Amino acid sequence: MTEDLPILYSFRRCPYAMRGRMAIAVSGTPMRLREILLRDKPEEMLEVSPKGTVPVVVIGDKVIDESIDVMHWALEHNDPERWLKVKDTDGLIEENDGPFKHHLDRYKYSTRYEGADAEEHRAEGFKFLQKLERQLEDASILRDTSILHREGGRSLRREGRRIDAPQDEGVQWETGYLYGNARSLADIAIFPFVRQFRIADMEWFDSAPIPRVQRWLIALMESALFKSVMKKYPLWKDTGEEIDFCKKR
Ligand SMILES: N[C@@H](CCC(=O)N[C@@H](CS)C(=O)NCC(=O)O)C(=O)O
Repeated sequence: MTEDLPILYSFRRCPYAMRGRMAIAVSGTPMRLREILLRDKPEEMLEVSPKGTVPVVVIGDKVIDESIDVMHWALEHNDPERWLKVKDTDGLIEENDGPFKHHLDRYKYSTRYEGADAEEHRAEGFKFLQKLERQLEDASILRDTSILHREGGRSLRREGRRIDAPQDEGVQWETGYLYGNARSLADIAIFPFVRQFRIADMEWFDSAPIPRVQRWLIALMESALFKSVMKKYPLWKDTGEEIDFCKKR
């Protein structure tokens, strides 16, 4: 373990931390991961980031404590899958982090919010999932170059979005991604929250009329990348053990 490597405070089940870890992992940036519990945060973390949320990255005197900034920081160092090249032109990440997260919390944890009606919030959250379904449909149209040529104006609007093949050997399904047929920043930033939405009632989610979103989610959950960042680690507070996250290749 090299003492001067950046530190990553993380909590395995937090969707914000998941997307941060995935960006760090794909970028191949070596870090010292400190696994925490939200109900028992280490003083060392609160000292550098008093707002007390994960993920937090500490590089010398510099602290990054917003997950999107963590993703950008990692990918600006190294972005082998060119996630940053694909712009989220439809503002999906913002909608995910704002209204969708609002409804997700009130659907999944309705008892924690006074007066929250879980079904109403599920219906509101579903509107975002339907939007993702349309987005995935659009992206699959993009994959079919003959349709792309036929569609004239639309293909211009879509210009610049990449259509590379997925690189993750864990993906076994022919699936589309939000902005083409390779995963990019938006897919990785959003899917951990859709995964949580599914966990609230899997039977309901799996039978909802959003087949593309269902396939997209499974492909991302089954990816080698996601599996690699979901390993269970001992708590840093208990053991003092920092995890050698993302060893140099
Ligand atoms: N805007 C922050 C949100 C991070 C966040 O809210 N993380 C949750 C865990 S999923 C957290 O740390 N909550 C603090 C707590 O529950 O005490 C980000 O994107 O990093």
